[in-house]
Parts: sequence; structure tokens; C-alpha cells
Amino acid sequence: MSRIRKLIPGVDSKLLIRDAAKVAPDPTRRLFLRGGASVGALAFLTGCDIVDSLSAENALRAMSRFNDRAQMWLFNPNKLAPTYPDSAITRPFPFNAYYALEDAPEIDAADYKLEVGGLIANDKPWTLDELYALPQETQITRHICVEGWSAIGKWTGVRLSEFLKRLGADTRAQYVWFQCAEGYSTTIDMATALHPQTQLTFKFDDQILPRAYGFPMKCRMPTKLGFKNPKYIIGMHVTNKDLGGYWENQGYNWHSGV
Ligand SMILES: Nc1nc2c(c(=O)[nH]1)N[C@H]1C(S)=C(S)[C@@H](COP(=O)(O)O)O[C@H]1N2
Ligand SMILES: [Mo]
Repeated sequence: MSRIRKLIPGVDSKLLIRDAAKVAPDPTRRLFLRGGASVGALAFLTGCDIVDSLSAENALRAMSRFNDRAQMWLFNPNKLAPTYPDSAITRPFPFNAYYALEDAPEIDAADYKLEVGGLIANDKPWTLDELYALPQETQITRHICVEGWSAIGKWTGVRLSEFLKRLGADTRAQYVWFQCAEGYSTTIDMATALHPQTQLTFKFDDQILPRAYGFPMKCRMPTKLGFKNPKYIIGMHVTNKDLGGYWENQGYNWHSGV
């Protein structure tokens, strides 16, 4: 208990667990009560449910009650997220944003420049051709939206850790902040930024990233909820200040339709 109390300042851990257990799926709840309803058990079971069963929605409802720090802990930045075969890819893959698809940014590839700043040595902006020349890899992972759906997709791009290296970023800094073309933004912790599956993504399902999914570039991180995966990225900052984000500033973790 002392561990979670440290992780979530100001939140009563017993209440938190009772609340979470209320919306947890039945076997989870049973194990939970039998096992002394520890936060560790909740984290473990929630993680399993998301990956292994159809109860992802229930687990998500439980998870949505956790604040950022608890999420950081549930999605272990030191572990690899599960990967899937091609046959598991969700088709069509859902589009999601705080607006309709026809209002999504339309970015001209020729004009595009990624602005980089903050605690980095090289702050020269990057063209798309320069970005495309970086070493790339592909992942098939599950995207989990706090609104209660998940989908498996295939994303190709460069590891964010590799890109940060090229920027000469101070990776002892606490955060990376992303700015998106339409005003969206999000901040991620450095451990997540350096995670091997955190990727600056240029392709979806082997095609140049479609407009729906963030052309020309998104940041894919399977260890974080969907809203932490910014699309239409135009700027990136390495910083020790938590600059928040579109949903973060509205207390998004406490708003999930529960
Ligand atoms: N720029 C931008 N990025 C964004 C969003 C957005 O509205 N604008 N929505 C977030 C949310 S809540 C989700 S679930 C995912 C959806 O990504 P998808 O359209 O590839 O499914 O994008 C995330 N990144
Ligand atoms: Mo989302």
C-alpha cells in the first residue's frame, strides 16, 4: 500500500481499489477480494485482461479511474507490449480525434517541417525526406483508447529513442512534449520516450500514414493509452516542465464515459 500511496498523492488507495473493483470484470473482482485486493493485483489483472480477453472494456473502465502516475505504472515502461501477427490487424482501423475526419489536418508533404526544441543540441527543423531516411522498424500492437475500445494496427517508423539521439537530446530530462498541427498536444515521460516500442511513425499497414491516422507523422507508443499517441506532429520539445496536453489539461483520466 505504501508504494501506491507514494505513486498517487492525494488519492486514498483503499477507496481507489474499491472503486476500481466495482467496475472490474467478475473473475478479476473475485481474485481481487480473495487476494486482499491489492493494487498490484489490480495492475496485473488489468494488464492481462486487456491483452487476453474480451473484457478489455471493463478493465479500461477500471483503469480510467487511475491518474497519470498509476497509468505509468500499469503500462510498465520497462516491459515490451505484446505484438500480434498480421492476421490480427483490425480492418478497417478506427479513426479517432476530438473532431470528425473531414476536419482532420491536411498537411502538405513538401512544406512540412518538424520543429524540435528544448533540451537538445541540434535544433534544426527536419524535412519529411530527412525523417524518412532514418532507420525504421515495424510493430503490430494494440492501441487502447480510454473511451473503451481497442484495435490492433501495424505501424512503421523510427524509434523515438534513436531520433532523440540524433537531436543530441538530454535524456535525463523528464518529458517530451508533442505539438500537433490542429492544436492538439500531449506530454510523455522520458521512460516512455526511450521505450523500444515508442516510435515516430511514417506508415500505417505498410502505406504512407493516411491523413486519418496522422499524416505525415504520429508517435506510436503501445505502453500508453491512445490519447498519448499524438498524430499530425509538427513540433517536439524535450523539457523538465510538464507542459500538459489537450486532454490532460481537461483531466482526461477522470473522463471516460464511466
Ligand atoms: N493530433 C491529434 N492526435 C490525437 C488525437 C487528436 O484528436 N488529435 N486523438 C487521440 C486519441 S484519443 C486517440 S484514441 C488516437 C486515435 O488514433 P487513430 O485515429 O489512429 O485510431 O489518436 C490520439 N492522437
Ligand atoms: Mo483515445
